[in-house]
Amino acid sequence: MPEQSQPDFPADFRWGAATSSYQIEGAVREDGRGESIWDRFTAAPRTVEDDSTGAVACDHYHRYAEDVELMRWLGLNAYRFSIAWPRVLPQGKGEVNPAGLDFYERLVDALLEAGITPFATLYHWDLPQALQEKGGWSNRDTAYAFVEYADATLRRLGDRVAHWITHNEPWVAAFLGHYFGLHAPGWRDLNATLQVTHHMLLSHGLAVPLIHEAAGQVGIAPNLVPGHAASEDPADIAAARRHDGYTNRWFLDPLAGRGYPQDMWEYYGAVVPRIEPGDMETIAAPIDFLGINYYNRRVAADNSQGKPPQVRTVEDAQRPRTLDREIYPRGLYEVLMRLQREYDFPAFYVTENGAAVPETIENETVRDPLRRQFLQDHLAQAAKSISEGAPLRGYFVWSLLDNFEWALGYTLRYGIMRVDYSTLARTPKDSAHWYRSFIAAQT
Ligand code: IFM
Repeated sequence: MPEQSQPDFPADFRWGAATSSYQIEGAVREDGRGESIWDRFTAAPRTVEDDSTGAVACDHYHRYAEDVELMRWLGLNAYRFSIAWPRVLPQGKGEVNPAGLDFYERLVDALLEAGITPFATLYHWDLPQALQEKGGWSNRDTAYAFVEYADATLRRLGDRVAHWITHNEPWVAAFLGHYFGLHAPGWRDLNATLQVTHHMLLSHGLAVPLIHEAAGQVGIAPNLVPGHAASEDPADIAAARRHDGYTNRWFLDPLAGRGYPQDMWEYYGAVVPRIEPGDMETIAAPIDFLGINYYNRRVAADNSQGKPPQVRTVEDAQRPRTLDREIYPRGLYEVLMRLQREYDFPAFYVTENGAAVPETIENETVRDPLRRQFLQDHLAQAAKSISEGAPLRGYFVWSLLDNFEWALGYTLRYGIMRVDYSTLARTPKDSAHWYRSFIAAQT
């Protein structure tokens, strides 16, 4: 049952859950889908903790109807999913694969029939491998290929999907993929990474008018991580500021029409990206909402011996943790209020928020009390920000299903629905029952 102190949300609030194509779909060789950089990356040894891949994942490609029924049972009125570019354009550009679009059409129609508003993300990291062969996002042409892909997708789905997100977490795609080598394509080159960020932002800006022409609303979903200085030491304060520039402002400022942050431009020096005339205006095309993926904060200390951004994360063993991150619900409020104070985006959605936690199974009941508490505490912070004026319009829990957690494979479970990977059966966890009651009490 919902808590007595359950906060109030606006009547038209969007209650959702989020997923992404490579993490849940499987069916990587079906109906003409091309190879993605994640197929290639996971095929190499030792790239993924449990040596797994997304080849089957949750088999959502075949079980989408069952998954929509789970959403209906939850009482969701919105669902955020991503479209696999290599299903639509197997070579990244050129010939469109109608069978790939058929799948998303079936999914969208099932959602609409269930009264669930689709929020479609165009890019959640599964770049067609054919584009990677030509440099991937480090090649400016990829930004134009993205426009071709967006156009083909909008032509098919634009009459039914009214909410679009261009990119999911461009920081992660750029830095984990091209600087730390932990994600596809596994590069380790800061200069290339910054060029990648620029081309991703450029592709976003190029797609915005297309989405508007199709009468859709458009946003982008960066991962935002508040930075707190580990001490009063000016070096730690500067480190927290660098963390903020490197993770948050590098994306927010260009989107808001301010260009890249001057302090980071100077800090990066010789490795800044090449920019062509007009790019910054393109990137600053007005958007309808900002998506916010919030998981944690970073307590930052100076690390002058380290590689850029020369920031060391200070872990506090006293703080509660999920299996992979510190739990800091207030950070969601901090992010929302900061955006409200310092930027001018017209609306916000929390496009991801969730946790991988210890779970036990008792008589077919999946107990995940820490996730339930996590969701409750973050929703309380979301409600507080609304009561203080933040234009927050919806919340999407990450994730609907346990799924392929990138370099961590299936070792972490983020779903509110448990997926048994041997039978692919879905079971609502306690947190799903709780979310369902919470939504019911609001609507
Ligand atoms: O699973 C990821 C998702 O793909 C992007 N945001 C964070 C999630 C949990 O780590």
